[in-house]
Amino acid sequence: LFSAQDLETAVRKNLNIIQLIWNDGKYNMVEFQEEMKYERSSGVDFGSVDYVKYAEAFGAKGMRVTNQEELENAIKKGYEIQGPVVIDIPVNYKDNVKLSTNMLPGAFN
Ligand SMILES: Cc1ncc(C[n+]2csc(CCOP(=O)(O)OP(=O)(O)O)c2C)c(N)n1
Ligand SMILES: [Mg+2]
Repeated sequence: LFSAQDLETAVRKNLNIIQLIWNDGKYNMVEFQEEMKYERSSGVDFGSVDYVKYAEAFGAKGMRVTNQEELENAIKKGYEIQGPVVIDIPVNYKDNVKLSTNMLPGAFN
């Protein structure tokens, strides 16, 4: 949603771009930093957004996948489509916080 303006540009210029939406229904990166810093999170939940309709509203192609095989097929199809493609992918980020342990001390302060 942060880049909706760029989807308009991509449609207008008919650019061959595949945008992957890792959809967890949350501001996940914000959530885990809040939990690390304040031991709770706030204001990070989204309602459901239909990203296929979102893509179509801009004149782009929208697809939704639910497993790895569908994702591979959608990406292959996306390469064949002229103009931008948006693919909505449900993702479980429960292990994301572990990523932060590999980062420099203070990276999230
Ligand atoms: C226009 C804008 N507003 C706010 C931010 C700050 N920000 C960085 S990441 C993030 C959350 C992103 O959530 P999402 O797109 O769902 O990605 P996730 O972390 O869940 O993978 C926010 C609010 C930003 N980068 N750009
Ligand atoms: Mg998210």
